[in-house]
Amino acid sequence: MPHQPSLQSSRIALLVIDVQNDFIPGGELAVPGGDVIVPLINRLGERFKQVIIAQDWHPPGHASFAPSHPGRKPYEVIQLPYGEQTLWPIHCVRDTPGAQLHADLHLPHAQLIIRKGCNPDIDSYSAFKEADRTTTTGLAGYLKERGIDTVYLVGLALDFCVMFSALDARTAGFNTFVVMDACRAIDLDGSLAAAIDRMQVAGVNLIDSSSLSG
Ligand code: VGL
Ligand code: ZN
Repeated sequence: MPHQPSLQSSRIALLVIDVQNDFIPGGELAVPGGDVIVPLINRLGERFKQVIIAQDWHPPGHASFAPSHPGRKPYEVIQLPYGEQTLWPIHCVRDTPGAQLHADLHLPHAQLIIRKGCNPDIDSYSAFKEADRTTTTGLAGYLKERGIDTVYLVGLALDFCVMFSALDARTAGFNTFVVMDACRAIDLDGSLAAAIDRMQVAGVNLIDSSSLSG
């Protein structure tokens, strides 16, 4: 595992993924334990100089919503022009309470909130690249222009948006860490174990917050 410089370094950023009401128990696509990690993310956030927040932000009728496909049910997988798409309950519709960041999330020094999944026809689990694997959100450019070379990811859901963001961060050349105890998973059909495997194979460092120094 690479040496970890101080978290206050301007070359390091914390990426807080999708800590939004719809992914919290009681929400439309609740991730078990999603609320439990919020205080830990707040404490971690204080230790980083650079904090970036990702927000799932879908237009009404989004292609990832099961009701957008007559006869289909949530959690079925369908074929869209860009490949396989898991269908979800309607969630994180832009400008609705479910899409808001969790009220207890406290990251006052975060400088960027990057919204994703805004294209009606394309999903985007990743905060870097949409599911067509071509359209970028601009996040890699933002980080690179600011001299950031190392990212730590936390949030929801570990086996979807955190994993895809971490894989894309790695592909874009960032030293990439996922702070596992500050994430929670949906775990659909073994997706958690598969995600851990994929991240490890890709060279993403999976750590616990207790091993963070600085
Ligand atoms: C997510 C499913 C659909 C996530 C977002 O944040 O992991 N999962 N949209
Ligand atoms: Zn979504």
